[in-house]
Amino acid sequence: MAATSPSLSQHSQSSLTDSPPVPKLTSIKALAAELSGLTSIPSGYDFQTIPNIANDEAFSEADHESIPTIDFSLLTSSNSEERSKVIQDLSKACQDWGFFMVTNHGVPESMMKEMIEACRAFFELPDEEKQEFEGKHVLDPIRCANLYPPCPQPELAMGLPPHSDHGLVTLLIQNEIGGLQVKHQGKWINVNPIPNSFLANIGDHIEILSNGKYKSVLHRAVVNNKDTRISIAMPHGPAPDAVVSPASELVDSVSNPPAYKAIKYKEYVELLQSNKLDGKSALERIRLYDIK
Ligand SMILES: O=C(O)CCC(=O)C(=O)O
Repeated sequence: MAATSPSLSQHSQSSLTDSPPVPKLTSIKALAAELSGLTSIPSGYDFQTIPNIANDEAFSEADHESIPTIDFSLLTSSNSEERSKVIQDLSKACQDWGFFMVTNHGVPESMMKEMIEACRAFFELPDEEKQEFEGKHVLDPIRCANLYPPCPQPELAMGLPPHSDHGLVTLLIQNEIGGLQVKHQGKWINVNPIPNSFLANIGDHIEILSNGKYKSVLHRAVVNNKDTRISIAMPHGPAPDAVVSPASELVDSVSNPPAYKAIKYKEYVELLQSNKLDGKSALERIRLYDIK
């Protein structure tokens, strides 16, 4: 999940090489301080200049289009009809959206708030101290934390460029500030955070395993000019040495041949890390043919 295009999240600091020159900033604190004194953003952060992002404006705020919600407690209900209904809802959410909110999950709200606050405290640390914890690898836990400071020209900047996630499922918690957008039927849809919920999304490896039945979905983070947004994205994948391929039960050589090459999870992550965060380009590299 490392961003390699100009963005304003923690991800972006070491990865601005492909874009017009930007001021050399060594930390998110320095970036936040820099932005707070500005009325416009440095030109290198202007996403209108980045191919693939600039022309992708279709956006919908329609109320009826909102991410499905799954009540986790119903999955263990003693009522079999309730269980069966929520399993069908879950399958539909995965197929139609690739994203769903999870409520009644049993994780204490206080713990989720403490995680967000611990994340905030991390970003406030002096640079030297922060570097002790900073991970270099996509799978290092601290890389899951995102901080988006207020931005003077949010309409021109991008917090995190469009991408899908590696792994099976990502769970995301966020403070009460919105900013995540999900690509749904060709449009960017705002995700309005529901308090005390997790946002779950299908990763590339469920797409591979299900031979494209459940697809990973592009998402991005936009910024605003008022509030700091914090999110923690926790990807869940198989063991690093596990080889992931379309499940044999779901393919047949005549009508539904495997649409993806088999690949070790860690090799896929390396493929991802060695390339720009660019849509679903890693998955494209192992796709054997186009699927609907
Ligand atoms: O901040 C967000 O909501 C998005 C985070 C994300 O997509 C990521 O870390 O890969």
